[in-house]
Amino acid sequence: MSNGNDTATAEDNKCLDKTDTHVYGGVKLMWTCMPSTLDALKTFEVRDDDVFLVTYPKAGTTWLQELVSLISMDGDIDEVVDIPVDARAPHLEITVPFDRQGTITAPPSYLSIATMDSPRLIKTHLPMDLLPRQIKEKRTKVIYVARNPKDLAVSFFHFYKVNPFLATYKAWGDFLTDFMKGDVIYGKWCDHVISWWKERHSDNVLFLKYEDMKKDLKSATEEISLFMGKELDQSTISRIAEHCSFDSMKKNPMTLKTYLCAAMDIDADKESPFVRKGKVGGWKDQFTVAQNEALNRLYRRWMHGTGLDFDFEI
Ligand code: PPS
Repeated sequence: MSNGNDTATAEDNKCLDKTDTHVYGGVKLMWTCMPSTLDALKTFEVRDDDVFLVTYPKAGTTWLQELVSLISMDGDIDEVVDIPVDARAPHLEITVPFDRQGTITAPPSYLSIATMDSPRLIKTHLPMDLLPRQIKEKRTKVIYVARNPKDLAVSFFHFYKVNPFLATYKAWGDFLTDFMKGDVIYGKWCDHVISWWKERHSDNVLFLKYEDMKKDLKSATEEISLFMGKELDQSTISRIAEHCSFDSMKKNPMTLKTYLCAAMDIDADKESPFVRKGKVGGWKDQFTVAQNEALNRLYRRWMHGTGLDFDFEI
């Protein structure tokens, strides 16, 4: 595989296939999260006014990117309407763009993030231990969104199916088994979520749940705005929530990530992996009774003693 990335190391080049993964710090990752990038991110320079949007994959990242970037523009839709959501809040650990063959054509994303104007919004799925150390040291703002593991697993399975850079699972049951073991990209869902749940009382951390955002997006918008130090009036809050509703995002090519889908050869018109069904409780159409019972047992073990719980239907 050709690799035009100046900073790539021999370790990076061990990936021979576009669906290859590697394990870094005990966590499985796509090869586009290169070891050299992950090494560099430990000492990545964080600014006081950065806001990190942190999620496990398929927890509502795109939704959060759209909400936060619009809030940062005081709800001025004209300021965001022509800008792809990943340009407003770029993905820290990835190297993009790539063509379908997996040829790297640009330097890692963190290098361009380093030169972005402040204030920066930065998206990441990395587990807490792999994030830039300065986030903790400087107590930089982090907005974390968590989603119930059943709907998330179904969403993740669809993502694996359509993403040419992830090995396809033939059967949903096989994916679910790997998800429950944490043998999927970005590792164990419970470790990711619980690490941030423990930080929920820190004043630099806002911990949100996808299901609560679904129940009352206006309240979530207001909560995020206040956390970002923005006092927006009620009509602006309503406008942002309306713009970020599922139906509105489903029509918006900038949030559908049509541009990214095209690069990845995903037919976004058929089914966008980023704004797909957007439901709480959709897992019921996918899980068998036995799979549901198995995940319930594991979920009780994962959550035991944490005080954390999720709505599985609303
Ligand atoms: S990714 O690839 O990790 O960035 O994906 P991510 O954006 O985290 O998750 C995609 C899921 O979020 C749903 N989504 C929404 N739900 C409700 N309302 C809005 N506005 C919204 N926007 C995106 C999206 O549909 C994916 O969930 P599923 O269950 O697959 O539909």
